[in-house]
Amino acid sequence: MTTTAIRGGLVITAAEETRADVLVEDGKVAALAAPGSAFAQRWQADRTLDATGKYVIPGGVDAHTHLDFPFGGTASSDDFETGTRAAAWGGTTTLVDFAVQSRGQALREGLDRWHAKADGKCAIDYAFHMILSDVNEASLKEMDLLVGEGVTSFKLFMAYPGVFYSDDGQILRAMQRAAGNGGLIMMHAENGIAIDVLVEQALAAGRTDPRHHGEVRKALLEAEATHRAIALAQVAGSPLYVVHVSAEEAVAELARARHKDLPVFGETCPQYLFLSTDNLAEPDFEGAKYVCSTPLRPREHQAALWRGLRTDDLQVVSTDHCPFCFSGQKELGRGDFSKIPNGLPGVENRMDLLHQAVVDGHISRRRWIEIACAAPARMFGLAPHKGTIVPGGDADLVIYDPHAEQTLSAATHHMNVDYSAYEGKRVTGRVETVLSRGEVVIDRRKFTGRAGHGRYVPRTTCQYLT
Ligand code: DUC
Ligand code: ZN
Ligand code: ZN
Ligand code: ZN
Repeated sequence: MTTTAIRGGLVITAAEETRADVLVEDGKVAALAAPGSAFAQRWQADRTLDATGKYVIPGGVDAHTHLDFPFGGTASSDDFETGTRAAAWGGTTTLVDFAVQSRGQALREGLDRWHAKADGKCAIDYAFHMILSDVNEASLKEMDLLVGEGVTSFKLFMAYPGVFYSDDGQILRAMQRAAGNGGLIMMHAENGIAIDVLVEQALAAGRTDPRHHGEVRKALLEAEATHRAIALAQVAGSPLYVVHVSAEEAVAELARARHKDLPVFGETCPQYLFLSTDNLAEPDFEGAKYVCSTPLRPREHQAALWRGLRTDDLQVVSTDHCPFCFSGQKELGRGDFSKIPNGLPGVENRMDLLHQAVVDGHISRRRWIEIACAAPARMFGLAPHKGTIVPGGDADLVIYDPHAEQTLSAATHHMNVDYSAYEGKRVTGRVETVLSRGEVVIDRRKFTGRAGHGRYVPRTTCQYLT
């Protein structure tokens, strides 16, 4: 049984900020003790980590990643080894990735395939959501089994006709099933049928550049789908979690539903908070680096997202990490923006960018920890082991230096992708040391973890509902 003492830091959770020594035993937090107290002094630590002048925070929980994800004729460039290692570098100690049911496949086949991709490769702990792309009698029944074994959330798509898309009838059926089995429906809310018409018209008119990706995927079509998803969930009596919310009008739909006391939740991502259509318009096809769906919006939308995070109309910030290299992958869409693989890298940058939001005055320190750690853990049934610092909880801990300055860059990041969406951005604050279940996986800016340390974590159902 290894014991560790992290001494002298400011411990920040979603609930409080206290000066405390964090005492770790056998991979769990054993106690928080007043620094210098007799209890803290008596603690026989095999290893002492000095956190003086630093924060001690829970490891981040990124509830939305796509590692080794086949999409747009290629696959995302981070696999479970490189992606989880980059997550650790960025202070994230748990991620929830999306296993995919392909058309004509059983959920089980998709889930087994994702277990095989991840098994033995991960540097940090991980769990799975399930993407449903074939809602039928058999897959509806399988949902119950998956909930029972810890895959308690299911993503449906109102976008991507012919690939992941479900129609309103299929969505309603899946929601009814979730209402019965305790699962949480996650929605990609964009009207994909209408968007595909606009894509075809744009291409026919010669509007082929990356910026047109943003123009055809209209905010109004995100808001319409969000409204429709909320209505379907209300009819089914199921909770709803809307992923990657980017439009002000969609935030308004979530707020309206929440003010009616409906169990409706929302997630946004760093790219919508820090980037905009200005990036999509970058010349020489560089805009392709910023093609994701939902798309980046005009800068004016950001204020509504920050407000939603403050008012709790949005609960979670996850990354939708889905990296594709510019060279050879994003380039598949030269001359046709609809062929650019959708997705941005970011799993390593989330904790730092959200700390920068604290520095910039958008959110408080505790809200930083809430939206990045505690809320995603509770939303997806990982609390109290993950997302907080509590005796008995997993010792997933980060020593964070709030004063260090860094410049985000592909030259220094650890994600397996040839560009950074935040190239050249200066941020204040940096991850110094990371523990995953008591093991030091980043030691003062050196990777000391290993592929295979990370374990699969079965989840309980959404803890916002109990
Ligand atoms: N959006 C993305 O940008 N990438 C992966 C899937 C999705 O919905
Ligand atoms: Zn999506
Ligand atoms: Zn509100
Ligand atoms: Zn996604």
